[in-house]
Amino acid sequence: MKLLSSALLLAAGVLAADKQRPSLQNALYKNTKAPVEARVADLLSRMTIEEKASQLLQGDIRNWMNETTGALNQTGLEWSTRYRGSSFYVGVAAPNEWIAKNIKIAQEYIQNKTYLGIPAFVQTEGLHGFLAFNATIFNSPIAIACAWDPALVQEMAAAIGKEARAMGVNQLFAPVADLARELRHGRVEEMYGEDGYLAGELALAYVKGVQAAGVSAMVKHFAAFGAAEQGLNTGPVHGGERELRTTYLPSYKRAIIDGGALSIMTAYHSYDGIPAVADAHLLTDILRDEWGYKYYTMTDAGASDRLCNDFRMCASNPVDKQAVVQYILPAGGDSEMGGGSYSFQEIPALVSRGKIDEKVVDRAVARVLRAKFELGLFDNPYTGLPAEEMNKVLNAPEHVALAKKLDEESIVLLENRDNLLPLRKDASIAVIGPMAHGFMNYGDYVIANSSTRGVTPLDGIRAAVGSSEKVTYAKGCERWSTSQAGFAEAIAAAESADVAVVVVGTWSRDQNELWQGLNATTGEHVDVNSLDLVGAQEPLVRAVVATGKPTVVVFSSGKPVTAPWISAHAAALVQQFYPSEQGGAALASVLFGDVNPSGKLAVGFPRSVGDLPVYYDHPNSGRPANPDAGMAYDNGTLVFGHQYVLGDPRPLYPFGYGLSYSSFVYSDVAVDKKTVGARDTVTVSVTVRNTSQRDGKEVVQVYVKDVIASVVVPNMQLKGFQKVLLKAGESKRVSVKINMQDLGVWNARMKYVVEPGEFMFLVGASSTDFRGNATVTLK
Ligand SMILES: *[C@@H]1O[C@H](CO)[C@@H](O)[C@H](O)[C@H]1NC(C)=O
Ligand SMILES: *[C@@H]1O[C@H](CO)[C@@H](O)[C@H](O)[C@H]1NC(C)=O
Ligand SMILES: *[C@@H]1O[C@H](CO)[C@@H](O)[C@H](O)[C@H]1NC(C)=O
Ligand SMILES: *[C@@H]1O[C@H](CO)[C@@H](O)[C@H](O)[C@H]1NC(C)=O
Ligand SMILES: *[C@@H]1O[C@H](CO)[C@@H](O)[C@H](O)[C@H]1NC(C)=O
Ligand SMILES: *[C@@H]1O[C@H](CO)[C@@H](O)[C@H](O)[C@H]1NC(C)=O
Ligand SMILES: *[C@@H]1O[C@H](CO)[C@@H](O)[C@H](O)[C@H]1NC(C)=O
Ligand SMILES: *[C@@H]1O[C@H](CO)[C@@H](O)[C@H](O)[C@H]1NC(C)=O
Ligand SMILES: CC(=O)N[C@H]1CO[C@H](CO)[C@@H](O)[C@@H]1O
Repeated sequence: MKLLSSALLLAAGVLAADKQRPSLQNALYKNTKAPVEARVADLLSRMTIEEKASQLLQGDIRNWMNETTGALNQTGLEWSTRYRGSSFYVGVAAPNEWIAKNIKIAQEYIQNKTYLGIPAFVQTEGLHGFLAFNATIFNSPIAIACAWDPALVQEMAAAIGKEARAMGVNQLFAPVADLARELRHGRVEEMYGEDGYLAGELALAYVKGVQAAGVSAMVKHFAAFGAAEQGLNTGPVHGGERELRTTYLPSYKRAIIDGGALSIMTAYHSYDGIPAVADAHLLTDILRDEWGYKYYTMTDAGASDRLCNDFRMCASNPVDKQAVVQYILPAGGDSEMGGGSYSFQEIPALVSRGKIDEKVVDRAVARVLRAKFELGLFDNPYTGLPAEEMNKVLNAPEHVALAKKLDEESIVLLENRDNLLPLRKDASIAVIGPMAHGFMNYGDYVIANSSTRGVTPLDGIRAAVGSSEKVTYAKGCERWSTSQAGFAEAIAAAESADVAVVVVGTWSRDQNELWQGLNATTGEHVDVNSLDLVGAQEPLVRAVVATGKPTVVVFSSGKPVTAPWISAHAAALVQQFYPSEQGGAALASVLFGDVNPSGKLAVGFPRSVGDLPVYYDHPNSGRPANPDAGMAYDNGTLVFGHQYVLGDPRPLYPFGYGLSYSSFVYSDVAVDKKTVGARDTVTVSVTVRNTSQRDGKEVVQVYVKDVIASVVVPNMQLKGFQKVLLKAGESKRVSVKINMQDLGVWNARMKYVVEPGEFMFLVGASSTDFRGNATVTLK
């Protein structure tokens, strides 16, 4: 009875032309027990070319939901479903109830009123929180990476997935597996640091967490995005195939293949002259033929148009849409995001004119459908909860607690002279600086107006000491201004306190403000040619330090700041990359020692922008171990060197660096075998002892040197790490397993080979602080 009535409903709703089509009552693709491949083939065999093209185009909820009133436009819904039915984007600044309701309406419309009933991917952003009002905001990826804790990232992604699913969203544009190897680029904050191994482990953890919550990850930006010429967003990336394979691809592969990610976003840039959106070598030879990837890729917003408008590979104005499709689809790019000309609408015309083989279209559609079946969309198209329940999931107390914990684990202690930190809670404290209060200094990819919601450093410090009289606040200067008009107040505050905490750094903008073009110093399309503090911020720090009061400087930023004077003169220096909504509380935990800092830098800090790049894994023959460094002293004295004449090419704070309130002693580095085969696993172990009076966490890092290789390889590479908690006085044997198979090189014939010879395992507390080593010989 029930079956019959829904079949009738369906028949009543479908388009007139569809009434002539065969009944789908016993269609194999509708059988939830049939194998995915059989369901894909069956469904594909029933689709018209128009329906296929629609599965390769992204729609947008604004096609049927009025953003300012929430009103439904039924015509818009029908149109969007018919022509852009693959997915729809919902990352708009509208009330959650409207969005949830309009997602539900769309998925139900698709089920009730379209002949095939192919549910849509519902998409938004999720880099460090589900992009919706009231959703939990975690700290930015560059911060998260400094926690060196994949398990926490997996928990975070599960929480983000749960919040998204509660609103009916089933696909997130995350994680980012790009590497932060060009620090001028505005999007450094969106990445898990400079190293492919660390970034790969964290991107993998994200995929596992979010997909276990029933939400598809879309790994981006495939591939080698982030190291653009001049640091300018979307600019060309230079490199050859060996660098691509050695340095850039591993983090994507870890997330995509080992994580089983259901989708991939291709990148905006060109690599060695080939745009990533239409790179057959990357998207077909490597991704499909070598890696065996079965799901689909989508272009980034507006990226397909760049083939004509920017890369000049086809006529622009108007964009030659047919050429765009002919570049992308045969190369292995499967679907097109909005934000441009929607060239993929030309697919039916191209097929009917014989300009594109329908088999190429089928291949792309099958990949999209496979991902939809695999996620369970056909069996459960709408996952949203009623408003009341949804509101309990968004910003649930356990998600907020997790945001605080992750933030605490991410904070990096850079300097701590005379053990000024941790601070006593009964001290009187002057909190100073434009990033200390008044707004939340979030990274990009947060919803409109987010900066009004969260715990600022001042709030966090006040709450921690439990009394507001002992804590004074002076802004000192505006972040965007050179005016020193507020300095007198800041100096007076410092002079009348026991200690000053000055919070300065960079700033980004929320999704609405960013694209309005408001001033910022980091974020998507906000690139810099200097990493120095902007405006009056460094003079403010100098003025406070000059009072003679012990001064704790906190960098609240989305990328490394270059301020060697501050490093040398602040009593303590703390790096908090863009925070979570609990940022001020997390900072206070560390400042007062309720939490012992355990973050380690995921990105090296140069002394000056001219030193870039300063990543630790430079190829052999790069940066000398003991350069003849020069120096221009503050007092005017010049000391001439040669690398550089007046500078030092080594990072001021290297990758993996970070202090603790505890001290750790490493001993007895050993390997479980001295002679190995290419398929062996080596266990590297070390004893780490906490020699302090405080419990603390240490990130034990294992780097590998391929002592003699047949080509130029990185001087060393991180291949394993473990974060361990050691109680005061406790000692633990820490073991890290490394597969010899992962220590290969791309040889002169571009074959991956694990070459015989010696491999040295360096164990230590950063990429320059080794506490022991052991060598194995591969026969
Ligand atoms: C949304 O509704 C408002 C008020 O009716 C109207 O002025 C506006 O044009 C609508 N927006 C769109 C995109 O239709
Ligand atoms: C509804 O959508 C249709 C199709 O996109 C569009 O032509 C029409 O202007 C929209 N109506 C309103 C009121 O927004
Ligand atoms: C966010 O939560 C607050 C308080 O719980 C509520 O008043 C507000 O309506 C929510 N905002 C949205 C956009 O759902
Ligand atoms: C779809 O059908 C279900 C019942 O089968 C009904 O409850 C729902 O309102 C319908 N939705 C739309 C948008 O037609
Ligand atoms: C942001 O907040 C301002 C001030 O409360 C308000 O006028 C504006 O509509 C909000 N913007 C969005 C997109 O919600
Ligand atoms: C920067 O943007 C803010 C708004 O967020 C504005 O008040 C301020 O005047 C701007 N400053 C400059 C120098 O552009
Ligand atoms: C300037 O400072 C440097 C480093 O502290 C010191 O070696 C040098 O003597 C100083 N020069 C003068 C003129 O004070
Ligand atoms: C490896 O350990 C030996 C002995 O402890 C030490 O002399 C050597 O400098 C270490 N090598 C490196 C590269 O750290
Ligand atoms: C060997 C060593 O330094 N041990 C120290 C470990 O930490 C405890 C404090 O819990 C000290 O008492 C020990 O001296």
